[in-house]
This record gives sequence, structure tokens and C-alpha cells, in this order.
Amino acid sequence: MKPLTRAAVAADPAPIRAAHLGLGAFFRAHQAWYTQAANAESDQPTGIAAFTGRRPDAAIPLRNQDGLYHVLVRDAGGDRTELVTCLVGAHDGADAGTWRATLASPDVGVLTLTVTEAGYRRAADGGLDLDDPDVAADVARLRAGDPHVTTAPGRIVSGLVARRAADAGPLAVVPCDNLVDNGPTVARVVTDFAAAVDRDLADWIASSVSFVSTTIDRITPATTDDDRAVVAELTGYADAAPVVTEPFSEWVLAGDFPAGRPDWERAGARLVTDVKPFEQRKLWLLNGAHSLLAYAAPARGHSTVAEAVADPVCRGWVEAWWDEATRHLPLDAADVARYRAELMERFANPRIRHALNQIAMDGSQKLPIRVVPVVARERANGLLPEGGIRALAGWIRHLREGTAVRDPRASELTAAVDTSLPTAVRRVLLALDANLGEDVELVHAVTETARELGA
Ligand code: CS2
Repeated sequence: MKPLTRAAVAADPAPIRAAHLGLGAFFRAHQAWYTQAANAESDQPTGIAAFTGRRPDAAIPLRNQDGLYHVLVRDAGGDRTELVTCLVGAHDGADAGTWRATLASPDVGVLTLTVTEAGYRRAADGGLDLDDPDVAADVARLRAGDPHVTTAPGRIVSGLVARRAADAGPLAVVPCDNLVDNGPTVARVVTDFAAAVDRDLADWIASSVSFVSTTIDRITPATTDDDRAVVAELTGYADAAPVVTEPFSEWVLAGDFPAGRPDWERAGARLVTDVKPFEQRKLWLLNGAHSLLAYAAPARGHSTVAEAVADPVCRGWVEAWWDEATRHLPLDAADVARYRAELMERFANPRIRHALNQIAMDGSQKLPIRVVPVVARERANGLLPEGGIRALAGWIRHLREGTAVRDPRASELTAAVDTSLPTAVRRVLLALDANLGEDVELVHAVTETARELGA
């Protein structure tokens, strides 16, 4: 087996023109993969310096192979590998010196982000949660000039402090997480943070930093040892950090890039004036169905998405949910029908082992944007939406099981469900949305479905 190095594959590092926070599998299968395609025909290729978010060790195997890795693209018919060479630096996010130097470089014009829904540390009103002790500690550090911050908003602002001090010019920040209005949402969090540190910094951000809205999509399960073995067999290289994904990918962006950007359109990215229709379609149909399956399908013994949709009962649950969500999508019926058919095929891809428990994490951050908006609209029309109700009921079952709850609100939520089922349902719905919790008919319906799922 050959070691994977730049010398072995004759790939010189491209100059660093982009930074990324959240060095995980999704970034490597998506934004880096698009950048790789853009570089293929460019005389100004972009190298990316990427920094870890929650898992500092993710940088180590990549650093050991000069940032190189393979994307293993799996579809029902077979596997193919693609080598990615545009990752030029793989750093621990705690390396404040390198982070600041990267953002202070005038060559760097883009900062992409994948820090998860929970990583932005938002309060219930959507702004930065200044009461979060980690956030408060980071604000105090930056006020004292100490760059060793730990939260994602803290790191972003710390990088911007350095950029402003270096007079390195404008920058585009490109959030690639499944949030509603992710550009303005992240602009608000970052501006709140900056204002807590220094009002002039917040003003500089308003005039120099553009926040781009995006809809991103590519199903990327966690890599297993089997996947590493497949890559070794297909390529002959000992790649310790391949990433597995499906053939499909989507990237829709709206906003300004005042310091330029890679030509991501070469790999199919679309620049539009408004991402909203794409965002709702993706968050409700794809992510909503994912959450429904993650919480309800274990009750039928399933542990992956493909297994679940091979079961006609679970497939029926998904179709019911899609019927409900589709009623509220301002999109052409034929387009939605096509999207649904394609999505069911993607879910059924037997070579993608997408674990339901991977999707189940952070429900308190996901359900309010994936499921609640549709349920609320259906209730306003006097309906009891079966699919949405099942997703909520499944979540309550998951919380009551209590063993694998990974969520920033885990302790509050697992305490809330430690009571009779109807009370648990009411409390959890109240925690999601006051109107839902006060809706007696809905509480009753969710309770019945939760009971049916064995909650
Ligand atoms: C999933 C997403 O884990 C989850 O919550 O729903 O990561 C999903 O696979 C991606 O958004 C697909 O683009």
C-alpha cells in the first residue's frame, strides 16, 4: 500500500485563498469537493486552510497525508473515488495563531462554516446567547485581547479582529449549516458577539463582511473501517481519512463575494437572488423526513435510513409527511414530485449506511426548523398532520429512552419527559413552541402516536 502524500500524487499545494471552520466529513464531501472542481480548470486555484470545530483530532490523519483524501462516491451501481488536493492546511481549531494569521491574509477572501445548528449558540430569540457560559467566557477573553476562545462565534469574531487589524480587506462568510436564513442568522450572531467586545468592530463587520445565504445538500454518513478498506483497494493508497458520500450534491448561494471566490458553478453550484424556496424544500422534505425516520423508525427495529425506507410502513410515514409539507411549499407541483421521487431513491441507496442515531442528535435545534413550521401551518388549517405528529412522537420516545440523547438541551429535556406520557408530551411541545404545547388536540394526537411507537 502506498502512503498518500503530495509527492506521491504530484499535487502541489495551491495558494490559500479560503478558510473553513468545522473540518468534518460534510465539508470535505461538499465545499472542498466543489472547490476541487473549480480548481481543475482555473489558473488561480484555491487552497483551503481548514480548522476543526468540535473534534480537534479530525485534523491529525489529514495532516499526516498533506491534507489529501479521497471522496468515495457510492451509488446503487458501484463505487468511484475522487482525490481532493485543495485542502492545504488541516489545523486544530484551538490553534489561535494560525487561525488569526489565515483570516488576516488579504489573499483569503472566503470563510466557509460547518459548525452544526447548535454551534452558533443562539438564544430563543435567534440572537447570540450571551448567557451561555462558554460565550460569556469568550467575550471576556476577546475583550482582554486573549485569542484563545472556544466557541464558533468566538472564533469567527477573533479571526475578524485580526483581519481588521491587518487591514486585509473585505471577506465573505458563507455558513453551510441547515439553518433558516443562514446568512442573516449568522450575521446576527457574529454582530452580537462583536458588539459585546467592541462597538467599532461591529461597525467594521457591517461595512466589510458579507454574509452569504446557502442551501447545501449531500448525504454524508460517518466513515467506517470498511470504507477505508474499499478506498485502499480501489486506489492503492493508504488513506486514513476518506469521506463517503452519494453522487447527488446541491449548493445554492445568494449574496456578495467582495473578495472573489472559486468558480463553484463548475461543479453545479447555483448563484441565485433568494435561496428561500430551495431552503424550505430541502429542510422540510429531506431533513424533516430524516428526523422523522431517526426518531420513529427505531421503533420498527431499523438503524439506517436505507433500511427504514425499505420497510413499506416507514416509507408510508415519509410519504405522509411529504404530502403535509408539500401543501406549504410555494413550488411547482411537478418540480416537487420530481424532487420527492429523486429523494426517495437517495434515501434507499443501499450502499450509503446513514445511521439514524447520527441524525438523531441535536433534535432541539433541528425540529423547530424541519418539522414545527409545517405542523404549525397544518394546525392553523385545522388539520392533524400524521407525519409531523409522528416525528414529534418519535422524538419523545427517543428522549424517554434517554440513553443516547446528544443535544445541547439534553438535561432539561430528559428531565421533562420523566413523568406520565401525556405530561411529557405537553412539556416537550411547550419547550419547542408555546402554541404547540397549549394545543390540547395536538398533545392528545402526539401522545397516542408516541404510545403506538412504544414511548
Ligand atoms: C441530516 C443532515 O444529520 C442530519 O440531521 O438530516 O446531515 C443531512 O444528511 C444533510 O443535510 C444532507 O444534505
